[in-house]
Amino acid sequence: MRTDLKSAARLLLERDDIVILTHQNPDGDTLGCAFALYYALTAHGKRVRVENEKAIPKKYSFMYENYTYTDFEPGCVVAVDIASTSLFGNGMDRYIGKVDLCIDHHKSNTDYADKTLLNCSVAAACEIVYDIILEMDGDISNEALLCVYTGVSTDCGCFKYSNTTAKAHDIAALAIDRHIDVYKVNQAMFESKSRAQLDIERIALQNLEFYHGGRCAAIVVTYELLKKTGAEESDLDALPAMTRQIQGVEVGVVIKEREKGEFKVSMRTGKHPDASVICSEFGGGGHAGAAGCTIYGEADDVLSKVIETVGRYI
Ligand SMILES: [Mn+2]
Repeated sequence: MRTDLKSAARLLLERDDIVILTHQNPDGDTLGCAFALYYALTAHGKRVRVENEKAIPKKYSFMYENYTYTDFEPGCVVAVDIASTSLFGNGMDRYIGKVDLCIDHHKSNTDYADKTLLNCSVAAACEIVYDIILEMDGDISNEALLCVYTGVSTDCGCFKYSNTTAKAHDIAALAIDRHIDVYKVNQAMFESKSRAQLDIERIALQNLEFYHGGRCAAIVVTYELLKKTGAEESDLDALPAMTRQIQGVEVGVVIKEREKGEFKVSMRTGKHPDASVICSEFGGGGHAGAAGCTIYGEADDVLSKVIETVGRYI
């Protein structure tokens, strides 16, 4: 069932022992939502914890410096920036069918939660969380605002992508007004990379191939390659955007083997075609310009299936 901002805020204020779920291979938006809510709700004296399939990448550590993990039986489960239960990740099945509230901005949201607060016109789910916190408290702490800023800036490519809203800029303006160190966030998110990230990008770009007369660019990163370079999964996060930046490319694809035989496909498109429609053919989804899906099989088969499907849309 769909819900509105006021009801979502009321639900969070009424409940205690809140578990917040973030999506697999977590990004700035899902983590920004989770930790902003964590800071806002713990200020109300509630017990809150954030859960993810795997450890959270260190580059986001500035968001959870003041976070303490607490063990308790969930009294309320909240999913943030998660379009479908297939994105909970391995070992998180125990929460399927148990999500009380989902806060999301993906038009492909499958309505898996008891109540869903969905707004597809925002750049980041963090914009919705920002509104919820203002609804609850009439204000937002600097700690929570830093998290919201991180989600907003990462989901709109540091205010460069076509999804950037005026509100995204308003949130950035408030953060700067409050003397929050947004430069530190921007540097960590957009202006620095580890040697492992550079190494895997260098090798991955050598594997880049063009299809459909140069209108599609695709990179396959195998499990062996990930292991060999010692790269973390998140070290590949900048690659999909890089494929789309190439002149003439309408669809950029990165196919990453997360586990043996499990391929996560990340797709980026320009104005056309709609990446979420293409990915929905494989049970995935996302946004018009950025979407994904998971396909099981052999690398060559997965690649040819994706390229053939892309060909029907360009
Ligand atoms: Mn998002």
